[in-house]
Amino acid sequence: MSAGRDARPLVVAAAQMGPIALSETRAQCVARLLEMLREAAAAGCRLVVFPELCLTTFFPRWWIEDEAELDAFFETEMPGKETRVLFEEAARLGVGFYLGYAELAVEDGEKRRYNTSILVDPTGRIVGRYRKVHLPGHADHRPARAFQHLEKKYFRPGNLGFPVWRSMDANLGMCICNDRRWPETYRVMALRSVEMVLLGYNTPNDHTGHAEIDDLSNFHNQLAMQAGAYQNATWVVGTAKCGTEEGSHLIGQSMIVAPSGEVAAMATTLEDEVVRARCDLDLARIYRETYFNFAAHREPGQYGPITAQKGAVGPTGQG
Ligand code: CDT
Repeated sequence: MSAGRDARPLVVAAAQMGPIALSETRAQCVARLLEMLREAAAAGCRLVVFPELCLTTFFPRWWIEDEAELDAFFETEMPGKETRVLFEEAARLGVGFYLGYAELAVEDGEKRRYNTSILVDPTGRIVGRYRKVHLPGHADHRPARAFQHLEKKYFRPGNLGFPVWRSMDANLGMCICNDRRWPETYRVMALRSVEMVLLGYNTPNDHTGHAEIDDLSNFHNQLAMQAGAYQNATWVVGTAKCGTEEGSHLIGQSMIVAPSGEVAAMATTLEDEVVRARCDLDLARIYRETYFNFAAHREPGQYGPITAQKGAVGPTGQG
């Protein structure tokens, strides 16, 4: 998947994680991340994408009332004392990375929680921060469910928009898990000339209460990322945390998708696994100069409801 002799390659890895047990410490998680970082660097990767909330188990599956218990899943600083080694090793290896974690921030004198990712460049410097915009699940207690999905209780919607950063000679954007299902996520970044969208996810296939949806979890995972990549002329690197985690089953299928919509590489296990691809960033340009030449073909004057409305309204025309 190359645009030809002018190819502008970025070798990237999706560093998938198998399950993280509740008892697993930050240091143990970071040790797993370090091992994959080194494997990716040895395979020539310049950028490694780790999963969403990859320093702890996926705690939003549980109703937690005790504030100290909840706080224990959050980072108050980044890098912190357990994560600093990851930054140092990445800088030593000359590899950038995306890392998803639970962020506890103090804003306007108030404690606020976000589902966050950072982009770290090959010198170990944080160049970008993203806070998950689309929070799935519910905020109320649903004890009848084997697993709840309490992102709406534990996190605020992200307040940083969808920035695109110039780093590693590429236009890089970030989103997190459920964001990948929403076309607006990719389109806002595409309007900022993104060439590669980095994202981590934790996707249970036993959470919706509808078998007909859960059974299609893998298909929808591929569909969302392939459509997002193609319709927005961008590479997409999606990295799962997967396998059976505290009894909940999380899908894998970490993948690297080209601007053509083709899957360039995909994980084959539900364990820690490094998936690598050599991505020609010029492919994004080629699709943007043809089918998806936005300046030539978009008609934003017709798209008003996209930003004016939140929910759907009834039909506006007469039959
Ligand atoms: N982490 C995350 O956003 N997961 C959701 C599953 C929600 S099931 C209620 C996802 O879209 O994959």
